[in-house]
Amino acid sequence: MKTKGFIFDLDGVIVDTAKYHFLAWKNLANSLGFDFTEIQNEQLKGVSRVESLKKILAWGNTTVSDEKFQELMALKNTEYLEFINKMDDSEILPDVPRVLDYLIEIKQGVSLGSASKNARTILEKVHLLSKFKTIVDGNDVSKAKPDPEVFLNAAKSLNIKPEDCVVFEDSVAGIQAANTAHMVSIGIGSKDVLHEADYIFNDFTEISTEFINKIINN
Ligand code: B16
Ligand code: MG
Repeated sequence: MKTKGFIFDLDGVIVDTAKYHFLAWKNLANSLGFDFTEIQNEQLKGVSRVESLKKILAWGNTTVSDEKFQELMALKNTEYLEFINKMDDSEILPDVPRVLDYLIEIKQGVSLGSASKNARTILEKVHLLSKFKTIVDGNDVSKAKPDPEVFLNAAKSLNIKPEDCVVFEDSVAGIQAANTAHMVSIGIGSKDVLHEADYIFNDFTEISTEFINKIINN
């Protein structure tokens, strides 16, 4: 069997941390005197922390000094980490461990490619850190998705050519990043949103070993 690289996004693919980002951003927005909706939160999926705060302040027609901006970023992250610290294995999305274990069993490269600077902490909390051969996260990249930097770095870290990599992603920007990197893009979520992906599944329960074998041998 060939060896390919399988790169997993974190939020929305392995765990649903978007709900915690939402609560922390909403409290921050409310403290500044405006609201923040779930619809707006959707637009922050896969977007870095800095870019998220810029968007939120713009939605609230608010400008702050650079110093205050840094303070708000830290405040949000402190509250977000309070939620993260309560996470455990029960928050892993359905069948993610089955697919990870199968890929490891058949000796494929497994990497994380996430925009989050908290990726390692989250993987530790849900006891999945040891499943990843390499991790590329928000601490390692300077360009956010849809730029392919995060996935290209993940391919490099696995020592596998980008064309031999497969990306699991829940965000449009992430699918675009994978496509730009000439990787196979697999959307996890709705067909209406992720139509640019090469393949789309609602979740990992729909991803069979036959499908994985087919992707590897293609
Ligand atoms: P942090 P992903 C992304 O994770 C989230 O989808 C996005 O909402 C968040 O702003 C970003 O991580 C940065 O997270 O504040 O923890 O550094 O989907 O790329 O795994
Ligand atoms: Mg995501």
